[in-house]
Amino acid sequence: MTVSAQAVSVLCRTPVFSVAMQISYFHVPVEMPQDLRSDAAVVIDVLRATTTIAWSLHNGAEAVQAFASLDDLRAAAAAWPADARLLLGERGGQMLEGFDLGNSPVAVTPERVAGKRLFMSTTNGTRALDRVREVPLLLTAALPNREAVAQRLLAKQPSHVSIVGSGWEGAYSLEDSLAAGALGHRLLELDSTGSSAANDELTAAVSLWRQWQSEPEACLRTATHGQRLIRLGDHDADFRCCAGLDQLSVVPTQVEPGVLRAA
Ligand code: 3SL
Repeated sequence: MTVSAQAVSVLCRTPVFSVAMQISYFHVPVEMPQDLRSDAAVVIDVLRATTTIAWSLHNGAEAVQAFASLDDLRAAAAAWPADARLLLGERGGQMLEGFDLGNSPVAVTPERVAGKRLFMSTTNGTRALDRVREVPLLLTAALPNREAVAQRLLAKQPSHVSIVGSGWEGAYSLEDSLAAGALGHRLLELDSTGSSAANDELTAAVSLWRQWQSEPEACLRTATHGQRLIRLGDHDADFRCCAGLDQLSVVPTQVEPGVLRAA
């Protein structure tokens, strides 16, 4: 079940006082300067990890624990009660052998995930999360929870937020930039006097969003990773889900290293 965009906005709204938030966007984690002191980071992997994380937590998962390494995932999962865990993930878009679920946001139904800890590893998204796990406030965003994340950032008032795309194996990805632009656009719209773009990548991403905002699903299908998913088989439901804007009020938040909850 989704809630209306208007309801998401009302549910998440917090009065905005004096925010002077600098917003940067990095296409991939390695582009983040080592000495950059961000007090908040938002990781994006539109196709499909951060969309799946948002839907999992919305549908009642106890937490999502993200791993860059499959060996680390298997060791941590083995220490968790079997009836309270699910292994979820992919490599190259394909579900992993011995796992319970792949990385489809439409598969994480309440019936499957409610009350469960999801041990998750994906090609790019969970690696991106791992790279920024030291940032004090770490959130994940996708198009369905874009408004909720924007409202949360304005409520928390970080002085500098890094939006970090996951990309594909170190390279730029169109769909992450689309969602970074959607988030940046909304932050600048909500707080036009206080927040500002701190790099050209953010300004370019906002322009990208302006170009595609009336047809985000077409943008996801045009992206090279969208094309890869199409080649792998029917992903129509995933595309629809990943392109759905402002449907969820959930804000996945790191509560301990690698562990995200709907905090
Ligand atoms: O790269 C990732 O982390 C995944 O989200 C890719 S996929 O869409 O599941 O193939």
